[in-house]
Amino acid sequence: MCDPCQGISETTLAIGLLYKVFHQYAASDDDKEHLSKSEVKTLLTSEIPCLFKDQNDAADQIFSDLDQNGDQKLDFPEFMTLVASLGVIFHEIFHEIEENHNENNEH
Ligand SMILES: [Ca+2]
Repeated sequence: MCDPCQGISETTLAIGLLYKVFHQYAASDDDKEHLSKSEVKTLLTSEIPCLFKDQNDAADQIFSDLDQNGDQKLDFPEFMTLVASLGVIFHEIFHEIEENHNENNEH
């Protein structure tokens, strides 16, 4: 069996942290294997305040987009779809930060 904790890599560590975050927020009600809309809002505003603080409508829209089976809760695969989307957004942000940093160091 694969033991992801053997010789832990940064990628394995990142996935483990996402697993931990999902369950940390999913555990605030009786259904500990799914994120309710309220749990998703708390997760987004707490974990990514730079994008989601005071953005209730955005969180509602994201929840509707991600709830692919329409059961009003997100399972772990649906949560990982959110993580992938956020990864794409942060990829752009990190590039802009790098470019600004490089431009500032050239002058
Ligand atoms: Ca839950």
